[in-house]
Amino acid sequence: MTGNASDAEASATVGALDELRRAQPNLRLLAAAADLEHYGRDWTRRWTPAPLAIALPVSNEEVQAIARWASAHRIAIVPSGGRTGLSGGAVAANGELVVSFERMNRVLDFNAVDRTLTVQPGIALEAVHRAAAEHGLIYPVDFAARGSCSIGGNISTNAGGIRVIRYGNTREWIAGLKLVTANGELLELNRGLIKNSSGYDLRQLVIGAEGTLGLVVEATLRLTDPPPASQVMLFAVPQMAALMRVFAACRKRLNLSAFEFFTDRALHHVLAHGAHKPFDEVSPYYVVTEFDAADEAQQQAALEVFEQCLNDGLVNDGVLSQSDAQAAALWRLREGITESLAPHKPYKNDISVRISAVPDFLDEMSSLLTREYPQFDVVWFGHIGDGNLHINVLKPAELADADFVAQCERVTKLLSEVLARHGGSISAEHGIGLVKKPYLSGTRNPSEIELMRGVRRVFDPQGLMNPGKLFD
Ligand code: 2HG
Ligand code: ZN
Repeated sequence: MTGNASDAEASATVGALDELRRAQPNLRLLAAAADLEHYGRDWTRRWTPAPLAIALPVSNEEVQAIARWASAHRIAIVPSGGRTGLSGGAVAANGELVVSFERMNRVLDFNAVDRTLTVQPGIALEAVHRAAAEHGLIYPVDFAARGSCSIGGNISTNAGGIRVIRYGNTREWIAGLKLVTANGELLELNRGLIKNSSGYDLRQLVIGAEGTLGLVVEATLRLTDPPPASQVMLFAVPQMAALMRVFAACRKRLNLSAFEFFTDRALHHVLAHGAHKPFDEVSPYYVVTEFDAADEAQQQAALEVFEQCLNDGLVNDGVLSQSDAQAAALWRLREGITESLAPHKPYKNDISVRISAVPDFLDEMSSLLTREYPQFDVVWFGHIGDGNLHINVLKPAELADADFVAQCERVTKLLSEVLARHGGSISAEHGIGLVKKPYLSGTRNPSEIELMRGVRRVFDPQGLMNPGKLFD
């Protein structure tokens, strides 16, 4: 019986796809096995991709037609950008239609007076940086995946990155959005306005919604002036307890644009991946910080901060960049970490607490991880100046994937309890997706989750927009 029912469903779905082909003859649709595999997964690599097909629209009208068709046939949609996500938000493993924005990747407009850039969602972050630079401006959100992630994905996760300490998250830089809703309507949210006190800000609701409220088809991004010349400093830090004291010392004297940390285990992997060793001695912790250094006074202040930290025993050693090439080499030690760990199939945590809670949280977290992961290589790094830590647990080669994930999930449950006690979040910047779903209730209370469910139902009564992601 079940077999017959699902056969009937499958043939109805194939029929529906034919109908879409006939109705939209110019819409590119892919259904070859290699394409289903390629577009059905993201960087998590945990789920077996199994989408129905891949649509590659080129216009808002095509996206609207897809949404109307999906709604009529009750077919789920998974929006897809660069698929660099680390929480499974772009995974299509259940016969969904993947809507890839790969071909909607253009800059549509630059407005010099408003200082905005209007782009399609499939444009890579790096291409946005280049487009802003052509006009002598910057789009300040930045992180290592800049070359392959897309703005649509950045918006859907409210991406953070390495400049949050100065510029904030993606949310701060979105002046307006166009959204195709589940029933195929095109909404213009906030229309690039700076001031708009006219009720609920639906634009902000869509940012970070992981594609559950509709399909972002256009974004108007705010741009700003480039920062003054900067320098990068790397510190070797002898103790965990010194990290936030170094942060306080830097923040007091310098105008910071980044404050990141990593451990000796992270350095080990990034060096094995081709980076250059910064110091002769190994330290348990390292900090990379970038700050304005446009004049001698600012450069002198950096040296004084370093000397002060050295005298106070907060750092053991330091390097100050003297050229762009040196700055890039120092940044590589931090930005190369994710890539260097990828071959070890890491289980990832992306957590945050308030900056003031970092020292106590770090203490508790480190005892938990030492106790629970005695046998695993555990690598910490991240945006400690924002209270955001990345923990990557590396899979021992001999351990089966499922056993490894099960062990890490058990510890993540404990970690989410520690986070709840410290008022933190189970996802700082990667999103909830599929990976963090079981822990959402540690970060959001039941009434909040119920409200989120209600909002989702209003936008998408049939539950077709990225179903199974964020919450069920
Ligand atoms: C970073 O900060 C990214 O480099 C990736 O958010 C973090 O790989 C990770 O866990
Ligand atoms: Zn990060």
